[in-house]
Amino acid sequence: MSKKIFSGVQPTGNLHLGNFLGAIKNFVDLNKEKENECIFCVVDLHAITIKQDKGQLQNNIRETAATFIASGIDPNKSIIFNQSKVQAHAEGSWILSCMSPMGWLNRMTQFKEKAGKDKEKASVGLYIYPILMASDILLYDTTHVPVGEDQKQHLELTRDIAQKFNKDFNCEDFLKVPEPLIKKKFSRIMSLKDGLKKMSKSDPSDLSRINLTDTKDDIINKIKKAKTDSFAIPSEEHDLIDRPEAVNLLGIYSSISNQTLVKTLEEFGGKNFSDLKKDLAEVLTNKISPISDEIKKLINDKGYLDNILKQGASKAEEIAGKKIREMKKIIGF
Ligand code: AQP
Repeated sequence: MSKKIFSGVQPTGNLHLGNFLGAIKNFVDLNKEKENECIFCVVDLHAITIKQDKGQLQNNIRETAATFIASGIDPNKSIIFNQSKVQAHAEGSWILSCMSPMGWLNRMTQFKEKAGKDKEKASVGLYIYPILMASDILLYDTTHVPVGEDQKQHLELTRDIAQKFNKDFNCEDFLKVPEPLIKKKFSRIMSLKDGLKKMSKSDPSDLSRINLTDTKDDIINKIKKAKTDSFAIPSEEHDLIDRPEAVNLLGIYSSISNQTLVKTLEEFGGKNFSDLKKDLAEVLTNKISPISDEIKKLINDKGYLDNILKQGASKAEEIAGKKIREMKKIIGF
């Protein structure tokens, strides 16, 4: 059955292995399935919920588009564009904000994590970020949303918002209720320095993540320095309880090698972390280095990237523009 796919990545720099294994790798697979209609968005409106440098933002928008293409997304088959070029996203976000109860937003754990202790100083945009995300998804009649595990709660909110809109305005099935596509295993890649913390772009330590633009030497060095524990690698999954760093490294190895954790434990059970790290660095460099080389090549071709984004925005505008006009009619505008 054909799927309508929508997902986004923020152009906030330092795209990393977590973004790749949790989201972009799935985008590539979905893009390969002939019958799917895929839209991959550089969500620059989401990026400004936290202060961005103007010049850097522009580079990051191109770099995110370059990462999609370098990872294997075919821009002739999928729509690639940046969110701020299609007005319907912001307009839809406002409409949906007006019918979303604050109580629903107050439950969002990502806001709590990102706002930190000083919630009063966080932007209102950061607070309503999940509603903009709902608007992004719902404007395209999306059936499936591939994301990392950290976005599960936001997707549940999107489903609730769609259902509430349909009920409030008595327009059954107008907003399609999308399904999340979250991998059952290895859908949350953790920091290389702390197995309990998500690998993230904004972690001040560059050693905490593998960036998709890292060189071979960077990758080898970061894996060498990755935190482990003092026990040998077990052969059984249940012996990994309370060993988050071991779980993370074995999970990364399994995910990048497209194999189960059981198979990885068969390979490394009884061995030391130095053995795992050596092989992990190798599989990572084999996978990431060609992507990294391609990103660096594409990023120099600004004209090519800008053209892809422009064409993508024009196709996206056609779909989202039609939906927002229908939405406004339903409301009574
Ligand atoms: N560590 C992760 N493991 C698995 N998936 C992840 N994703 C992000 N981090 C991990 C998934 O990547 C997609 C794009 O994410 P994003 O860039 O839009 O925003 P984010 O989730 O806020 O990314 P970061 O790295 O955590 O950024 P900062 O540091 O700014 O907060 C999403 O599908 C996400 O699930």
